[in-house]
Amino acid sequence: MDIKEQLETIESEARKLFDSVKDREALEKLRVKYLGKKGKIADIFSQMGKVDSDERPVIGRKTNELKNLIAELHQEKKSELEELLKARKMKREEIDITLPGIKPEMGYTHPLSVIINEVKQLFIGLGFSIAEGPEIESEYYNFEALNIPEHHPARDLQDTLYIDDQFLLRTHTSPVQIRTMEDKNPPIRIIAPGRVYRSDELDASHSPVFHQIEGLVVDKDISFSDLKGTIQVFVEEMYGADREIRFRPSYFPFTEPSAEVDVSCIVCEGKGCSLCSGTGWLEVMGSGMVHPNVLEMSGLDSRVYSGFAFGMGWDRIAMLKYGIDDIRVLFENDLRFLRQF
Ligand code: 2U9
Repeated sequence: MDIKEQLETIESEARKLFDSVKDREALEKLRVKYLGKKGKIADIFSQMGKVDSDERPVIGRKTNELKNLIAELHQEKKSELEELLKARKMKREEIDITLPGIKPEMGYTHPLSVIINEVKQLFIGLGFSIAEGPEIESEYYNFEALNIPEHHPARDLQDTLYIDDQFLLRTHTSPVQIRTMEDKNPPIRIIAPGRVYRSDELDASHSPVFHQIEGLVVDKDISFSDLKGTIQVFVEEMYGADREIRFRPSYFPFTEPSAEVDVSCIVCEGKGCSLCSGTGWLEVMGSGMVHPNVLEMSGLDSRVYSGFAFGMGWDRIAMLKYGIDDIRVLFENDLRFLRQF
């Protein structure tokens, strides 16, 4: 086959092959086959020595024209394949607006937060403010200022988590009330919700970390009937208006007189069941008139001012209201539990 015929064959074959190629890899192979260093065009140029010298310029021009034509065929096909790929990708990414949406999962309010939000609203409605304080406390604020004597069992290493010989993790939120009395003049009306610590083994009813809500009212002429009225409103709102309430004499170093507050059992309504251990009553909080020593130590004249205080287990309220029988679920953040709120 002379060189002109070779050029014609290459052209018609290349047109067919470039036309039918379907993917980028095959296209690249074709480019190498025709335009590569050892490709068909290079082969023609290598034969140029054998061509008559008067024909050489014509053949040279024709070979260059064929080379440019094949380069064009390659470029056209390349763009065509790229467009095709783009279109396929677009098709894959197409959004079908008729499909049902994927609903993002909402967060849940932790049961302890549900309770505290309710309690806060209730006390804010009664004119109280919310007070907070540090969880690491000194012995003075946690015990001494609360009239808890040096050898009281609560101060024992077995009950309290000490950080060193001076600081500890607060065992109740009462230091918040002491700090408030030091900083502000009466009238004082606060609740102090917060995390507290005791040296307890973790089991279904004990946790070394738990929560309390305490309250304090100090003013001139505050009496035990103010305490009873406030607690009555709280218990009726939290546990239901038809609950019966009783105040049982008790003892706390920081209040005198002191009383524990029971409500008629929310399950058996007083008949006796396993929740109330057959007594018909549930103990829900402790309370009392602030001990004069406590007022004096915080700089308040106990002949002018009096006050009442109360304290309750925040976790216990959640457990009673939601029928939770294991305190640990309140701290584990298991979604199967949290999803229920
Ligand atoms: C000041 C003065 C008095 C807070 C009080 C209780 C009674 C009480 C416990 C109930 C169960 C805590 O969660 S619990 O373990 N609390 O019984 N707390 S009176 O008395 C105070 C606090 C601060 C300055």
